[in-house]
Amino acid sequence: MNIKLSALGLLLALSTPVLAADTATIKAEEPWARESPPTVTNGAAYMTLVNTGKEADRLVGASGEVSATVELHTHLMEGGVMKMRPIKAIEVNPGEPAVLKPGGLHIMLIGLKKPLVADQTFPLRLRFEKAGEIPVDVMVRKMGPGEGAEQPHHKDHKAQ
Ligand SMILES: [Cu+2]
Repeated sequence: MNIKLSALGLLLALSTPVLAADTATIKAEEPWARESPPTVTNGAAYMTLVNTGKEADRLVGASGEVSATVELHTHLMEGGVMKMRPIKAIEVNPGEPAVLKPGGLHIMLIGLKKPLVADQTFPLRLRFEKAGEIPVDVMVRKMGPGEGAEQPHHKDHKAQ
């Protein structure tokens, strides 16, 4: 077993099933977001999307009441500066989990209606091209020391 496979196995073992439907071919593992200070009006949600089916699928959108706008974003280097860009879709292929994480792909929450509080959850609906709409509960985690809300940083990205 290679490292990638065993890491995935661990991830699958640790996560609780979000969906009751057996037919769903997409699983959203460990959806989480950083807590947001009261002055910050944007947030981001992260998760690992696993395609347990045989066909390629794509995350084409997300929605929720948590913020005025919900967008799919990625980070790009532009002239040596890390920038966020909206994207139309995130590919989720069988055997290739799509990892949404700080500094990379994320679901951007623009115009938070209230601060994200650690240890609470909020619902989001993910929209897939083939799998349709999948509801998830996003767990809000405490920020580590020195971490900002959705800002590029090059330090340790390990989850606590
Ligand atoms: Cu963003």
